[in-house]
Amino acid sequence: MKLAIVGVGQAGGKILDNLIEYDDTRNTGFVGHAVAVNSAKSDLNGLDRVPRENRLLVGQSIVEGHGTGTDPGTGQRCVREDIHEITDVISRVPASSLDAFLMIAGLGGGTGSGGAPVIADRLAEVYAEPIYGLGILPASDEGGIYNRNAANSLQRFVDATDSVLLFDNGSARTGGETLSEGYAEINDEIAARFGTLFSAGEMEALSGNVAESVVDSSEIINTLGTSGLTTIGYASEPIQTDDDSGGLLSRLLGSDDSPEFESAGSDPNQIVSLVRRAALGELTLPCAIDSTSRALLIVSGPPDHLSRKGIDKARDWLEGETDCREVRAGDYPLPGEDRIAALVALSGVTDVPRIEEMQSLAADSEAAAATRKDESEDEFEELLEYGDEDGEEPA
Ligand SMILES: Nc1nc2c(ncn2[C@@H]2O[C@H](COP(=O)(O)OP(=O)(O)OP(=O)(O)O)[C@@H](O)[C@H]2O)c(=O)[nH]1
Ligand SMILES: [Mg+2]
Repeated sequence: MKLAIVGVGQAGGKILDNLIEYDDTRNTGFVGHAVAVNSAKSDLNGLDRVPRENRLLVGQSIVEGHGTGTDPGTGQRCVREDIHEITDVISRVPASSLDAFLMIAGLGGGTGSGGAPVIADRLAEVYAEPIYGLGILPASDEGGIYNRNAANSLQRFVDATDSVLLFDNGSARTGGETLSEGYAEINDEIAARFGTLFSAGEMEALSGNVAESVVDSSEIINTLGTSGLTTIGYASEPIQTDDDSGGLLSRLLGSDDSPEFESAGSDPNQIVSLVRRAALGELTLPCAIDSTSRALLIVSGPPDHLSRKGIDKARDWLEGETDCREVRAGDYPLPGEDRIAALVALSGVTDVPRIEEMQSLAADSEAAAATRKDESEDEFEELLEYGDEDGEEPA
């Protein structure tokens, strides 16, 4: 599907950069327009792929190009100050050529967390196309402020969009030594997952290969729905090479005594086990999958490895596990790929332990902040009340 993507704040901009790279290297064409919005000048300069003329420094009269320092209220004001310029740049690509808008933001910070819902609200007033959010949740150990920002921002983001797709930084496993190496790896992972989802509906990507049952934009849009949260499961593995049972040899020799012959990688059970792995173990936001309202399954890989039987079987399995009637499924042929991959989008999920944890960390952090405020007010009063105790009047 064709998207106008707006990356807000540091995480939003960097992830947008990675999605453009994913799109460019595969020539898929799902990025119809790319705009980066930030209150920090150095973050915008650090981007590689977002066109210069689409990078917007906002809130200069408020923070002078230095970012908000993790304050969503300031992020909101920075974006509001320049909202007309932002919508002008977004509207440079006509909405008639787009299927939807996507706002990306790290929900734990200030600019993206406070600003992205403001932009989504404004776009919803102007455009009929769906507006989606891609929200990055802080890892739970990032601390009270990040979790509090994310809990508050998520609510606003959900209200302002048709669906918020979530990625939990805490669920990502990385081998990066430093934080920025870690983020680089996580961002590649994010681009692979969401890039697969959004490019699946782009016919350009098929370069002449007609899939048996291609997923199109309307199926993605129907799965994401018009409110709630979406999590993405993804698993891939190298295609199985023919074993020594003579499969390759018999194909080379052109012997065709088995018309039902399927190359080893198209084993229906391989697809089912990949889908199980994607849905049960590798979600961008872990959840109870039986709380899903709508699901979409996309199996990608070389065309001759996309077994219809396997996809049907995997779809039946997913229908049983998610306990929902709306399960869509299709294939996404990628000629030349040496891996087969399963992507599962679960939408309208309601049983999400990480969000409950985030809300309780947010409440603790709010209570602690209130106590600190009371204590410091008391201390300040005591400071001014010097002398009272021994009966002297302050001078
Ligand atoms: N996945 C991922 N998360 C990031 C990245 N950079 C920051 N984050 C996360 O995003 C949150 C902080 O948001 P930022 O995007 O840095 O903040 P901002 O929107 O620039 O807002 P300011 O507070 O004004 O700087 C934290 O929870 C980080 O863990 C990144 O490159 N990738
Ligand atoms: Mg920043």
